Amino acid sequence: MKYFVSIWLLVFACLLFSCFQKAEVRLVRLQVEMLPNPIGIDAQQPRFSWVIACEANEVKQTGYHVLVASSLENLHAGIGDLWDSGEVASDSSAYITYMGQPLESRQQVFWKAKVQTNRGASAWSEPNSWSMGLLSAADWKAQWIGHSAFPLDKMKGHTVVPARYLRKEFKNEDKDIKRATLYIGGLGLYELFVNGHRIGEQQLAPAPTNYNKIVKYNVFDVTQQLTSGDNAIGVVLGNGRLVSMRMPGEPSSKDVEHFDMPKLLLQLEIQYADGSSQLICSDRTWKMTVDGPIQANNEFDGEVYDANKEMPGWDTAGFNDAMWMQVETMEEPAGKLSAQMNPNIKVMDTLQPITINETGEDVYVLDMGQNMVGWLQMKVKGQKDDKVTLRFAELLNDDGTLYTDNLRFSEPKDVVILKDDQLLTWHPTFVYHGFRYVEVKGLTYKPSLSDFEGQVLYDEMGTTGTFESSNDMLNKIYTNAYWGIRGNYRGMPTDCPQRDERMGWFGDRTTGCYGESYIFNNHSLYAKWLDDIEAEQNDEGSLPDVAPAFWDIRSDNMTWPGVFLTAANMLYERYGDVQPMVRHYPAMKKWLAYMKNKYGVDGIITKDTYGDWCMPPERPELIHSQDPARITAAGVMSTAFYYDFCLLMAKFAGVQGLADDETFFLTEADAIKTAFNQKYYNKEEGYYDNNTVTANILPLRFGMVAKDDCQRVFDNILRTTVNDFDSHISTGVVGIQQLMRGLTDYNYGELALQIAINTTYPSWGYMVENGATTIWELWNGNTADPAMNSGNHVMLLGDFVIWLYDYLAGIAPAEPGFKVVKMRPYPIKGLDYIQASYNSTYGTIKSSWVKKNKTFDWQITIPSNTTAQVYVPCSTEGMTEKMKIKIQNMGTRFIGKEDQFAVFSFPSGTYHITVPWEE
Ligand code: RAM
Repeated sequence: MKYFVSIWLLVFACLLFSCFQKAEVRLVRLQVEMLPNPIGIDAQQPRFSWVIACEANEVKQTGYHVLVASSLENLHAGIGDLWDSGEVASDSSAYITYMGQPLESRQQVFWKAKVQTNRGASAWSEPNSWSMGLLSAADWKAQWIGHSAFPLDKMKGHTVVPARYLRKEFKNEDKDIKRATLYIGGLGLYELFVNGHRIGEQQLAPAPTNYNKIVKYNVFDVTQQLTSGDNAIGVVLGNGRLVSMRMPGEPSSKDVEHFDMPKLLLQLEIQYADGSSQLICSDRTWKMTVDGPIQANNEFDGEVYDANKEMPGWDTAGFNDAMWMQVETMEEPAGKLSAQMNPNIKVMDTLQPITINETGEDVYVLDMGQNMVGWLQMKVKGQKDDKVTLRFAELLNDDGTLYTDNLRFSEPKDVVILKDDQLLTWHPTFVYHGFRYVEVKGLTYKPSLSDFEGQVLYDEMGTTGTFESSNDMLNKIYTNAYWGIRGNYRGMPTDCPQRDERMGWFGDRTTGCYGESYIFNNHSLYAKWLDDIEAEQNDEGSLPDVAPAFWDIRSDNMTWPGVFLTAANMLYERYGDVQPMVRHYPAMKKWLAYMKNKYGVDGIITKDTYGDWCMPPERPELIHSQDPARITAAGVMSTAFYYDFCLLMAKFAGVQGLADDETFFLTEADAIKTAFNQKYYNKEEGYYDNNTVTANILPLRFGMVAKDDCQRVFDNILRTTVNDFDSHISTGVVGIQQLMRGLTDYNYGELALQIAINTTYPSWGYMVENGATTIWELWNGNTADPAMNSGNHVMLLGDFVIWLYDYLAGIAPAEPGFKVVKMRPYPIKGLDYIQASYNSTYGTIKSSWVKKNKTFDWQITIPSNTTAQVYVPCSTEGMTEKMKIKIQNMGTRFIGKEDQFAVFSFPSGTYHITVPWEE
């Protein structure tokens, strides 16, 4: 009896425990403006975010409390002297806006948060901090310095400008330092040293901007690097994009904007513990030389480093700079100075070469095994004045030498001149290259592989996604996309990293940016780029095709500048950040009005420039197709895009509560749809215009096709793809943005898979088959005219990455920022398993499925403080009552049936779902 009672007591206790189950709730990943512990924030109302970590399922935040204090002591004592949010009943855990005392320049701020959840409360988080930048122009006491004079012949064509070395000594008082903060605007690029220590891990900083519009400064805490007594600051200035890489003179694809000679703005503020302070500013008292080791640095042409010119101790106190020149004050850049809130570039990865071949006397060619972006670090030995030359290429000729035809007028070459017979470890400072192969010349011995290291450079951002499938080719294409995307992040998204271009081309990213956001946390990069884009809008409203506008190209079309809207929407949908959309809304509206007024004729937008750029041509040597049957009409693309943008604007207006605008854009969209269908739809045949896949897929995916006609339009897409293109891709940059999802929407996911992994032309699989380790610019990149065949261009990815994550794995936002996750996998024929994860604003979402023993076996993880709409695919028997109950018993709610799916609402947690499966 006693035994019986205690069992019941145990059962009762367990039940009680599971109802009120408490689990440890912790706050992790605390961020201010998407950065952990940032210094140099110039948002007056920064926003806080955190992630809730909890082992238990079904975790919901019910309230938060944020404390913001002016000192760590206050914070520890629980005094939010700057802001005490109080207990706020809310489930928001991202972008909580600071509502406290006005924040001042330089202010160091400390904060912590705690939350209430249905699983109990968290403790206060670890303290986090940030500091404000210099908020007003008056805070800057420093002057822009440098030297404007430079022999003019070196400023023609390929500019050759040596790095500027600037130095300043100062006396630090013999007092305890509370904090020493260094603010630096170093244009084009800077490298900073204090007392011989290199400050920070950033490379190629600051982020590139149109210096006539925007200038970024970086901030460092250098308290640890200062000593009492004599101190020295040393700054090396490279050209970056401030000095044009190509001025008029020699032939080049296009001249590049020239702003000025390198210049520095630097302010070191030392606060002593006794309340006093000292200010060290860039001014006329600084000294400078151009006779240091970096004798030339040009992003297109590489760097020349003469070790004989090294100046040991130049960045420490006591160096004799008597021979150095006095700096000049330089003209202040016209651009507005603001704190850089997107991460700098860093060495993010390293690679060892896989082979080394001797291709001539003392000429060696390294194969990095991967088309990569960054530079080569080498350890070399020789005699004084030996010249070691590195040349870079993406491909080899048949004889094993470098193939450089596709680099156009770019001549990537690093040259090092040795100063003695000691081992020198070297990499360039102010240039980067896109390459797989490196030719090494000038060594008198055969180097070994371990003498070299490829250092992969891109913006310091987390890798947020993982994806693996049962198909090796699909995995390889994914890996190529991964390398291509990260290789083209350079403080702006570039088109390519190797030839004489490397520009922030808009159209390459219109849809790709959504896919990229699964793999990388590109939030602040794109937020910055949207500012760059808006800065280039002219008074009439026109947007260019490239931003920052190092090339001035303004062709007024819909498809390219449209990224201004889609990237803002991406930041809203993928990260839940409403700010970019709100900030740029007026400029977007102005642009659309301008386009309509100038190019709108009876509801059709007539202007287009690039067409369905890079669609697969009919002959292998062509760059662009000449066959009218393959070419999609200008008006089809620009009008369909305009329609889609009107819907986006209506959505943006709705989010902001701008009811009149919302109505306007919806009405406009309706009118456009009618005009478009009237002009382009062939009712008899069920296709648009000349029946290209692009002409059909855009209206179909944008929702412009009447319901009853959708299937017919799709059937035409299918027919063209299967019959005319033998189940291969037929679209260029525009059509490919919708193709993979479009086919899958109509139950042709299997065809989409085939299209991707085909090893015959044209396909991503064809690229792989032909040795690609990134994504090519052209479907026929191996046979077309080298004038346009970059081996590392991401624009042809279209919606491929979105399709992998959103469709195949089933990880998509149902509500902005993945607050509600939509998990709808497509277990298409030909794939046995998918394993994917995505580290969202709220934590990691996982989806792994496998088809085995006639079941579809699915493991999912939904982060705390989110819920998910889970679409369980049903094949054979459909969703039986028994299976439904089993899934409901996991704490879920059945919502209904949708196509081939049974839809449930899931709370957060990890779940294992098994349903019968037969194909
Ligand atoms: C090429 C660029 C870019 C593309 C434009 C239209 O030169 O590389 O990728 O967007 O042309």
